[in-house]
Amino acid sequence: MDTIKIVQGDITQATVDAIVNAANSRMLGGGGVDGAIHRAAGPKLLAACEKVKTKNRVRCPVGEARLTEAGNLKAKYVIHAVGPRYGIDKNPENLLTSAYQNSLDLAVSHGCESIAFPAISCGVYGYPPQEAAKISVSVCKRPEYESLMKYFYLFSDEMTAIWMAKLEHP
Ligand code: AR6
Repeated sequence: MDTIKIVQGDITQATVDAIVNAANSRMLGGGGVDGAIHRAAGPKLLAACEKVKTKNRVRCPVGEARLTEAGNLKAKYVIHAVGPRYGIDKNPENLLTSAYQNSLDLAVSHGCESIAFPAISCGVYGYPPQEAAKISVSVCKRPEYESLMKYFYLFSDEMTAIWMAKLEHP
């Protein structure tokens, strides 16, 4: 069975066990999909983020992920993943790969059956979408994540077409 699906739409409406947020290291909200997720989830999500352990104001280093409750979202969990800032962070491929991998590992270790991803780093962080699509699809295809249903939620026609093409012709 195909365990990767592409959806064009708003990730806050996803009915999955875990919604992945394209967060920043402080994990206290922001613009883009982060802002949309916090608005839809309400203040409980921010309160849950505030409880995450910090080191020098960093809750989640680049390339890592942290799991919290999901407030008013339909999901059980929000997984906050921090992707690289393209052109600023070194080894962006490795960091984007590990942001996806750490998110998937958290979902599996918390017993999730489904997970929804946005295009991490492809907004203000400037990652070229063709490259990001290739990385995200290849990590999601790994056999260790076979038991999870993986959804990519993409906003524009263009981004949706890029992910579709990578899924069909990797
Ligand atoms: N559903 C699905 N995709 C969305 C939604 C939505 N509701 N809203 C935006 N997108 P970005 P990044 C798409 O900038 O590049 C924040 O301020 C959007 O069109 O949200 O990882 C954080 O706090 C784009 O394709 O994330 C960080 O500081 C993709 O989601 C920083 O931005 C990701 O764009 C993270 O930047």
